[in-house]
Amino acid sequence: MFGFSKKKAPTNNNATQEDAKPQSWLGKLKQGLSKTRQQLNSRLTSLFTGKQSIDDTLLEELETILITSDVGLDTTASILEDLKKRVTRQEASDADSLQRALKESLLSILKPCEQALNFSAKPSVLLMVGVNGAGKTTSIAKLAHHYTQQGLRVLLAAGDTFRAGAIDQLKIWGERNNVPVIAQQEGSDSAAVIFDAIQSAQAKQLDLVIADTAGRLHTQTHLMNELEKIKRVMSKLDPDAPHETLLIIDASNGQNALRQAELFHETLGLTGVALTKLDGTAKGGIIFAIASKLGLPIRFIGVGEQIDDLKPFVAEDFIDALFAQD
Ligand SMILES: Nc1nc2c(ncn2[C@@H]2O[C@H](COP(=O)(O)OP(=O)(O)O)[C@@H](O)[C@H]2O)c(=O)[nH]1
Ligand SMILES: [Mg+2]
Repeated sequence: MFGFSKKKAPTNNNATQEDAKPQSWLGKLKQGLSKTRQQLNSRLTSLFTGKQSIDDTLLEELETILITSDVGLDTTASILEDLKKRVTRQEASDADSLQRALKESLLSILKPCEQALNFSAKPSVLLMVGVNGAGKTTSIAKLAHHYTQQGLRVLLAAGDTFRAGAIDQLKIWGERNNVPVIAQQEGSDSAAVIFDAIQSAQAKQLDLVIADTAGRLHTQTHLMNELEKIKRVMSKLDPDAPHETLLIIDASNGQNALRQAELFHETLGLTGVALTKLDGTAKGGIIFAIASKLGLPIRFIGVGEQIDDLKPFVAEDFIDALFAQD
């Protein structure tokens, strides 16, 4: 579950011969997005083939393809409007240029959300929130790895005190990787654990505290209040903390994830999102809805369970992987 073994059998059905050798991030991204690509790109290619201009029928079919790829109604409508303008401006007159115009249109939605997460305060505090199973705890391990590699001294706070399993999960990972973990027993006060962790990081002059929290639904008011309390308590140690409130979104939840994200944002004032599990889902089109409706930075995307399967979001790479030829 949490060992991040170096060699592991592929967990999805997209196994290709490439699995045998270490893959580049772009290779992983491309492979991870293969189901969404099948859903979106192969249908787009056949839609555009042989076309010289966009007419109402083409737009209607394009609309269907985007909506059934979890892009969502509003976002699809704005993509179509934008596309029409681009095609007129560029005088696109063949299948390739139409497809190129669509790629540009999609890129223009994602690009503003490409904002890397950099920390300047010492220690900075990164608070992880999201529903159960979204990938918070495992993403913490991946992020700890990412930032440790960048030379930051990281400390983890086992703020999911609901499940003993979550505390152990972090502790084991921390021990194996030499990253300190501040934890108390199951059932203790999450805000207190995180407060202790920040205090400890301040005393040791560490760079980054990553705080886990229990999964919760945006509809569970008392649990949402608990997150507000966590934020309030940590601000006593540093008025700017948390420096990032990161919502972990399971991309395979598609359009449901968008509503969740909107409500988390309303309550907590998120500063960024990370999309996990883009591998193994055909619902990767949700990223366009998230980008255009939430407008929050997409800090990271995840395409697998290995330690280096979560990386900073780069819009061009995402679009290239989405439109890659199989
Ligand atoms: N395939 C895949 N699985 C993931 C990804 N991110 C997390 N997971 C898996 O999702 C499951 C739940 O993750 P966990 O971090 O425990 O979720 P939490 O409840 O939000 O803390 C674990 O089995 C993870 O390995 C991802 O990007 N791709
Ligand atoms: Mg967890």
